[in-house]
Amino acid sequence: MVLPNILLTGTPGVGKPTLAKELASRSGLKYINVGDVAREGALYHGYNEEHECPILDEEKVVDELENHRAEGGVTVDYHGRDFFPEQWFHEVFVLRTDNSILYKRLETRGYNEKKLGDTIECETFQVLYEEAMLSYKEGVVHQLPSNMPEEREDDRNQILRWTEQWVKAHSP
Ligand code: DAT
Repeated sequence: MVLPNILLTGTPGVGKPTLAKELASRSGLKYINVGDVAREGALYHGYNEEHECPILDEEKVVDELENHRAEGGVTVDYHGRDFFPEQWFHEVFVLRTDNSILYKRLETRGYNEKKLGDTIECETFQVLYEEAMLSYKEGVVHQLPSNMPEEREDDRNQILRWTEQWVKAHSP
Protein backbone atom coordinates (compact mmCIF):
# COMPACT_ATOMS: atom_id res chain seq x y z
CA MET A 1 0.00 0.00 0.00
CA VAL A 2 1.34 3.41 -0.96
CA LEU A 3 0.88 6.19 1.61
CA PRO A 4 1.00 9.95 0.99
CA ASN A 5 3.72 12.30 2.20
CA ILE A 6 2.61 15.13 4.46
CA LEU A 7 4.38 18.34 5.41
CA LEU A 8 3.44 19.57 8.88
CA THR A 9 4.60 23.12 9.33
CA GLY A 10 4.03 26.17 11.53
CA THR A 11 5.82 28.57 13.86
CA PRO A 12 7.89 26.98 16.66
CA GLY A 13 5.64 26.10 19.60
CA VAL A 14 2.45 25.37 17.64
CA GLY A 15 2.60 21.64 18.35
CA LYS A 16 4.04 19.92 15.27
CA PRO A 17 5.85 16.96 16.87
CA THR A 18 3.09 16.44 19.41
CA LEU A 19 0.56 16.00 16.60
CA ALA A 20 2.90 14.16 14.22
CA LYS A 21 3.79 11.55 16.86
CA GLU A 22 0.11 10.94 17.54
CA LEU A 23 -0.45 10.49 13.82
CA ALA A 24 2.44 8.05 13.62
CA SER A 25 1.08 5.96 16.49
CA ARG A 26 -2.36 5.70 14.82
CA SER A 27 -1.37 5.19 11.18
CA GLY A 28 1.41 3.89 8.99
CA LEU A 29 2.80 7.40 8.61
CA LYS A 30 6.42 7.69 9.71
CA TYR A 31 7.41 10.78 11.68
CA ILE A 32 10.46 12.74 10.50
CA ASN A 33 11.63 15.78 12.44
CA VAL A 34 13.97 17.85 10.27
CA GLY A 35 15.72 19.28 13.35
CA ASP A 36 16.55 15.78 14.61
CA VAL A 37 17.78 14.63 11.17
CA ALA A 38 20.03 17.70 10.92
CA ARG A 39 21.39 17.18 14.45
CA GLU A 40 22.11 13.49 13.88
CA GLY A 41 23.96 14.12 10.60
CA ALA A 42 25.41 17.53 11.62
CA LEU A 43 23.80 18.96 8.48
CA TYR A 44 24.70 22.59 9.20
CA HIS A 45 26.76 25.33 7.64
CA GLY A 46 27.16 27.88 10.40
CA TYR A 47 25.56 29.31 13.51
CA ASN A 48 22.98 32.09 13.95
CA GLU A 49 24.25 34.05 16.97
CA GLU A 50 21.14 36.20 17.23
CA HIS A 51 18.75 33.26 17.48
CA GLU A 52 21.30 30.99 19.15
CA CYS A 53 20.80 28.12 16.72
CA PRO A 54 22.77 26.38 13.97
CA ILE A 55 22.05 27.16 10.31
CA LEU A 56 20.63 24.26 8.35
CA ASP A 57 22.41 23.01 5.24
CA GLU A 58 19.22 22.68 3.19
CA GLU A 59 20.78 20.79 0.26
CA LYS A 60 22.18 18.12 2.57
CA VAL A 61 18.85 17.81 4.37
CA VAL A 62 17.05 17.29 1.05
CA ASP A 63 19.59 14.61 0.07
CA GLU A 64 19.22 12.90 3.45
CA LEU A 65 15.41 12.78 3.25
CA GLU A 66 15.11 11.84 -0.42
CA ASN A 67 14.96 8.05 0.16
CA HIS A 68 12.32 8.35 2.87
CA ARG A 69 10.02 10.55 0.86
CA ALA A 70 10.48 8.32 -2.22
CA GLU A 71 9.16 5.37 -0.20
CA GLY A 72 6.09 7.44 0.77
CA GLY A 73 4.14 7.62 4.03
CA VAL A 74 6.17 10.25 5.88
CA THR A 75 5.05 13.20 7.96
CA VAL A 76 7.84 15.77 7.83
CA ASP A 77 7.89 18.32 10.66
CA TYR A 78 9.64 21.58 9.85
CA HIS A 79 9.20 25.18 10.94
CA GLY A 80 11.26 27.19 8.53
CA ARG A 81 11.54 28.33 4.99
CA ASP A 82 10.15 25.73 2.70
CA PHE A 83 13.08 24.42 0.68
CA PHE A 84 11.66 21.01 -0.18
CA PRO A 85 10.85 20.14 -3.80
CA GLU A 86 7.16 20.89 -4.32
CA GLN A 87 6.31 17.42 -5.63
CA TRP A 88 7.50 15.74 -2.41
CA PHE A 89 4.30 16.48 -0.52
CA HIS A 90 0.74 15.50 -1.33
CA GLU A 91 -0.74 17.68 1.41
CA VAL A 92 0.56 20.47 3.63
CA PHE A 93 -0.91 21.27 7.05
CA VAL A 94 -0.02 24.54 8.81
CA LEU A 95 -0.69 24.56 12.55
CA ARG A 96 -1.83 27.90 13.99
CA THR A 97 -1.83 29.07 17.62
CA ASP A 98 -3.14 32.31 19.17
CA ASN A 99 -0.30 34.58 20.23
CA SER A 100 -1.13 34.70 23.94
CA ILE A 101 -1.08 30.90 24.13
CA LEU A 102 2.03 30.63 21.96
CA TYR A 103 3.85 33.21 24.09
CA LYS A 104 3.33 31.12 27.22
CA ARG A 105 4.53 27.96 25.48
CA LEU A 106 7.68 29.69 24.19
CA GLU A 107 8.48 31.35 27.53
CA THR A 108 8.86 27.92 29.11
CA ARG A 109 11.46 27.06 26.44
CA GLY A 110 13.85 29.73 27.66
CA TYR A 111 14.03 31.59 24.34
CA ASN A 112 15.96 34.88 24.54
CA GLU A 113 13.95 38.09 24.14
CA LYS A 114 14.88 38.59 20.48
CA LYS A 115 14.02 35.02 19.50
CA LEU A 116 10.74 35.15 21.43
CA GLY A 117 9.72 38.43 19.75
CA ASP A 118 10.66 37.22 16.27
CA THR A 119 8.80 33.95 16.74
CA ILE A 120 5.63 35.67 17.91
CA GLU A 121 5.91 38.08 14.96
CA CYS A 122 6.28 35.11 12.62
CA GLU A 123 2.95 33.74 13.84
CA THR A 124 1.24 37.16 13.80
CA PHE A 125 2.19 37.73 10.18
CA GLN A 126 1.40 34.09 9.31
CA VAL A 127 4.77 33.82 7.61
CA LEU A 128 4.76 30.03 7.30
CA TYR A 129 1.21 29.90 5.98
CA GLU A 130 1.97 32.54 3.35
CA GLU A 131 5.14 30.72 2.34
CA ALA A 132 3.30 27.43 2.02
CA MET A 133 0.58 29.08 -0.08
CA LEU A 134 3.24 30.41 -2.43
CA SER A 135 5.08 27.09 -2.63
CA TYR A 136 2.20 24.69 -3.27
CA LYS A 137 -0.76 24.46 -5.65
CA GLU A 138 -4.20 25.64 -4.64
CA GLY A 139 -6.04 23.18 -2.41
CA VAL A 140 -2.87 21.51 -1.06
CA VAL A 141 -2.33 23.78 1.98
CA HIS A 142 -4.67 23.69 5.00
CA GLN A 143 -4.57 25.61 8.26
CA LEU A 144 -5.36 23.76 11.49
CA PRO A 145 -5.96 25.44 14.88
CA SER A 146 -3.66 24.22 17.66
CA ASN A 147 -4.62 26.00 20.87
CA MET A 148 -6.24 23.27 22.94
CA PRO A 149 -5.87 19.49 23.25
CA GLU A 150 -9.39 18.97 21.82
CA GLU A 151 -8.34 20.81 18.68
CA ARG A 152 -5.34 18.53 18.35
CA GLU A 153 -7.69 15.55 18.43
CA ASP A 154 -9.79 17.13 15.66
CA ASP A 155 -6.66 17.91 13.64
CA ARG A 156 -5.41 14.36 14.01
CA ASN A 157 -8.75 12.90 12.90
CA GLN A 158 -8.93 15.26 9.96
CA ILE A 159 -5.47 14.26 8.73
CA LEU A 160 -6.22 10.55 9.26
CA ARG A 161 -9.47 10.86 7.27
CA TRP A 162 -7.67 12.71 4.50
CA THR A 163 -4.95 10.00 4.44
CA GLU A 164 -7.54 7.22 4.15
CA GLN A 165 -9.22 8.98 1.25
CA TRP A 166 -5.89 9.50 -0.45
CA VAL A 167 -5.00 5.80 -0.10
CA LYS A 168 -8.40 4.76 -1.50
CA ALA A 169 -8.02 7.11 -4.44
CA HIS A 170 -4.52 5.77 -5.20
CA SER A 171 -5.23 2.04 -4.77
CA PRO A 172 -5.21 -0.04 -7.92
P1 DAT B 1 6.63 22.68 18.06
O1 DAT B 1 7.66 21.65 17.83
O2 DAT B 1 5.79 22.96 16.87
O3 DAT B 1 7.37 23.81 18.59
P2 DAT B 1 5.53 21.06 20.30
O4 DAT B 1 4.87 19.82 19.76
O5 DAT B 1 6.86 20.92 20.96
O6 DAT B 1 5.58 22.20 19.20
O7 DAT B 1 4.46 21.71 21.30
C1 DAT B 1 4.77 22.83 22.09
C2 DAT B 1 4.02 22.71 23.40
O8 DAT B 1 2.65 22.91 23.20
C3 DAT B 1 4.13 21.34 24.08
O9 DAT B 1 4.24 21.58 25.46
C4 DAT B 1 2.82 20.64 23.78
C5 DAT B 1 1.88 21.80 23.66
N1 DAT B 1 0.81 21.61 22.67
C6 DAT B 1 0.94 21.23 21.40
N2 DAT B 1 -0.24 21.20 20.76
C7 DAT B 1 -1.16 21.58 21.66
C8 DAT B 1 -2.58 21.77 21.62
N3 DAT B 1 -3.31 21.56 20.51
N4 DAT B 1 -3.19 22.16 22.77
C9 DAT B 1 -2.47 22.39 23.89
N5 DAT B 1 -1.15 22.25 23.99
C10 DAT B 1 -0.50 21.85 22.90
